[in-house]
Amino acid sequence: MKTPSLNLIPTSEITPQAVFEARRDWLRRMASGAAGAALASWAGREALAQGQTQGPGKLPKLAGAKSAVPGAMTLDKPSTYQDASSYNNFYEFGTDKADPARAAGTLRPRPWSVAVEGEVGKPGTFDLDSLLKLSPMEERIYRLRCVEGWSMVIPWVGYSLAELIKKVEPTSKAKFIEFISLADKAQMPGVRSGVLDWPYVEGLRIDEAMHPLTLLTFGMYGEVLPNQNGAPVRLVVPWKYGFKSAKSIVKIRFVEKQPTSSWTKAAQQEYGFYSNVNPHVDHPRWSQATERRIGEDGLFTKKRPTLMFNGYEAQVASLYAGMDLKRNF
Ligand SMILES: Nc1nc2c(c(=O)[nH]1)N[C@H]1C(S)=C(S)[C@@H](COP(=O)(O)O)O[C@H]1N2
Ligand SMILES: [Mo]
Repeated sequence: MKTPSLNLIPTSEITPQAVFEARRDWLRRMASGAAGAALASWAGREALAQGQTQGPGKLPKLAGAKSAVPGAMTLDKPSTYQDASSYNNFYEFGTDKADPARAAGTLRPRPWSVAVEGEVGKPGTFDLDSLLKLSPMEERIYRLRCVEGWSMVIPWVGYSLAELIKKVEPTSKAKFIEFISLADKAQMPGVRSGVLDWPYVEGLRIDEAMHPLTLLTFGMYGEVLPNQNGAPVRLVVPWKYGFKSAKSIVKIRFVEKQPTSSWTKAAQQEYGFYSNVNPHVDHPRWSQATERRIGEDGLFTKKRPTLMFNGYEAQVASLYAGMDLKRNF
C-alpha cells in the first residue's frame, strides 16, 4: 500500500476540486490497502452515496448513510461544506471566524501521533495510521452548537472514542480525561498571542467520554478533516457547546481530578466544566434560548429554539441525573 500523500501540496496552491479529488483518492487507497478493514464501512457508505456525493461547496446527499449509534443522526439538513469549512473557531489560527480557513494551511496533519497517558494500564503513543485502523469508521450527522449562539449540522466521520478508551484500559482512578491540542508557534500563528492559555485543553468526565455519541473524528463530508476543522483528529461531543470538542489533539490524559479547560481558565464565570447545551441556563452576557443556523441567515430569518442537550436529551440526560445543571453549567 502506498503512503497516503495527503496535504503535500499547500491547500492555498490548488483548487478546491483538486483537494477534493486528492482526498477521495486517499480514501480509496486507504480502503483498498492495509487499512482496508478499518475503512471498509466508511468506503462502503461512500460508495452507497456515489453519484449523489457532491464536492466541497455543495450540499452532500447522504441517503443511505446510517450510524450504528441510536440517536446519532439529526434529520436537519446538513450545512454546506463551504459554510462548515469557512466559518470556524480555531484560536490557534486567530480569533476571527474567517481566520482558520485562511491561515490553517501551515498545519501539518501528517505525520501525527497522539500520546495516551496517565491513569491507564496501557499507555502509549498512537500514530495516525494506527488510530485510523483502530475501529470501523461511521458517518454521524451531528449538530454543532457554539456557545456564541450559532449552529451547524455536519456529517462527521469517525468512531466512538470509547473504542480507544477500552484499548488503553483505564484504571479505577481514571475519573476524567483531558484532551490537549497541538500548540506549535511554527504551524499555528495564533499561539503567539495570549488570547488563551496554550495548549488548548478540554476535559470530560470518563462516563461522558465513554458515551457512544462522543466521536473521535477524522473526517467530514466523506473526506478527511480540513485543517481548519481540526485535522487530523479531533473530538466531537454533540450535546455540549462547541468548545468542548477539541481540535488537532496530540495528547489524551486520564486523570483523577477534574481538569481545568483553557476556556474555564480564561473566564471561570462564563465557561463551566460541563457546558452542556442548555436553553434554560444563559451565558452571563447573552441568552442561550435560541440559535442562528449558519447558512440560514437573512434579515428576517427567525432564530431556531435551542434544544436541551442540543437535541440529544434522550441519549445523554441520564448522565446528569440528580445534578443541578444551573450550578454545574
Ligand atoms: N484546539 C482548539 N479546539 C477547538 C477550538 C479552538 O479554538 N482550538 N474552538 C472550539 C470551538 S469554540 C468550537 S465552536 C468548535 C468549532 O468547530 P468547527 O470549526 O469545526 O465548526 O471547535 C472547538 N475546538
Ligand atoms: Mo464555540
